Amino acid sequence: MLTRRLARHRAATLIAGAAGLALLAPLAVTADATEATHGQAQDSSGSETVILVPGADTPAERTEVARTGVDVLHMDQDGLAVRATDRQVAELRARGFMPQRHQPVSIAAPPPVDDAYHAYEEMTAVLSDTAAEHPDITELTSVGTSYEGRDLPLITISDNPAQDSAEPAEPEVLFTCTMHAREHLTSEMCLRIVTRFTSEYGTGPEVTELVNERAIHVLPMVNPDGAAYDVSGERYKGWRKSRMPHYWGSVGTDLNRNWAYNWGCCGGSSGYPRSNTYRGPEPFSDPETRVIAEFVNSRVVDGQQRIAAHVDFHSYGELVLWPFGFTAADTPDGMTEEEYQRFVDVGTAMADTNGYEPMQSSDFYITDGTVNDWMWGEHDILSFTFEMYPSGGGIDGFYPPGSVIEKETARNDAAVDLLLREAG
Ligand code: 0X9
Ligand code: ZN
Repeated sequence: MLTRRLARHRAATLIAGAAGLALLAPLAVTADATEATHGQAQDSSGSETVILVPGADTPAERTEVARTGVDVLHMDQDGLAVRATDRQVAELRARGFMPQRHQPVSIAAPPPVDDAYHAYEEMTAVLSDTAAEHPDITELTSVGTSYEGRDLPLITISDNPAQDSAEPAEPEVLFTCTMHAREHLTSEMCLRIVTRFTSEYGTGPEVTELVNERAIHVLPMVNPDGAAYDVSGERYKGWRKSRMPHYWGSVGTDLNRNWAYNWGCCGGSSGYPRSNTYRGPEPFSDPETRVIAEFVNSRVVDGQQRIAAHVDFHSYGELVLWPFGFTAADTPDGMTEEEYQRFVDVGTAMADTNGYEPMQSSDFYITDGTVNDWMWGEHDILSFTFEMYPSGGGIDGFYPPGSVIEKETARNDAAVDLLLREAG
C-alpha cells in the first residue's frame, strides 16, 4: 500500500511539473458541520472548483476517489477530473492522492445564449406537436409527475402505438434522457429520436421498417425539476440531482443512484444528502425514478417483459457503458458469460458507429443504484449508458454551444438504429 501511495505521489509530482500545474496547498477544513460531513456545493452558480486527480489509473483507484462523494466528470491520460469541495479535497489527500487545481472553470454563458436547446416547456411542445402531426404512429402519455409536479412525458412511436393490442407483440426499446439536470444535450438526443422516427416515417426505408417492427418509447426528461432549476438563474447552476429536499436543508437526490437493484450496496453512492451522488433515503425515494420503474414494470405482459433494450443518455465523456456498475466482476450473480458477451458485442458495435469508447461501467468506477443495473438485474433489459460529447472538459463540458447539437446527436443515429435492430 505504501509503495502504491509513494508511486502515486511521484507520478503526480511529475505530471504536475510537466503540465506546469501547482500542487494544491493544504486546505483548511471548514468548521461547518454539514460541510464537514462530505459536503458538496448546493448551488454552484459562478466559478467551479474542478480538481485533477493524477494517479487514479485503475478502476479500484477511481472508485476510491469516487467514494469520497466527489462528482466525477471525466478521465483522461492526466488523471481523473472531479468537482470537489475543500473537504473532499482534504479527504483525497488523506487517502494518498495528490489533487491539483485543474483550471477553475466558470460556467461561461447565461442560459438565453443557447436558444437552440429546449427547456422543459419547449420540449413538451415539441412532443405535443409531433403527436398531433403523426397521430397514427404516436401515443403521447405521461408516466407520472416529478417532485415539483411536472409531468414526465413519454412518447411511443410505432405503427401500432397502443402496444398491448399489437399482434404479434413488437419488441420495445426505451430511450431516457436528462436524468442528470445539467446534461441538456441529452434532451436534444431524445428529441432527435422522436423527430427522426416520425418525420422520416414512410420516406426513409430504415426508419419505416423500424417503426413498423418495433415500439420506440422516448422519455426526454427524466429530471425536469433539476433541468428547469439549472437554467432558472442568470447563469447555469451546474446542477445534477433532483429537487427533492432532505434534512440539513440539503436538496436533491442523484437519480442515478436511487434505483432499487443493490441500492447503496457497494460504496458506489453517497449516504450524505449534500453529496452530488446522494442515493436518497431509500430506493425509489424520488417520484421520478419510481414512476419510470412502474412504467417499465407495467410492460411485463403475459409474464414477458416487452422492453428488450434501453439507452440512458448522459453527458459527457463519449463512452458506451454497460452493467454491472455495482461490482468490478464481469459476471456476478445475475449475468452469465453469454449475457456479458452480448453486452460487449452490442456495446462495441454501437461504439464503432459513434467513435465512443466502450466499457463495462465499473471499469470506469463503481456505481450502485444505477438505472442500468436495475434494468438488467430486475428485467433482463439490454441497458446501456451513453456518455455524449464532449470527451473532456470541466463544468463547461455540460454546456456545449447549441451549434453542436445537430452533429453530436446525429452521431448516435446509427447506434440507435443498431440497438433497435438488436432488440429483435
Ligand atoms: O455517474 C453516473 O451516474 C454516470 N456518469 S455522469 O457523469 N453522467 O454522472 C455514469 C453511470 C454509469 N456507471 C458508471 N460509470 N459506473
Ligand atoms: Zn449523467
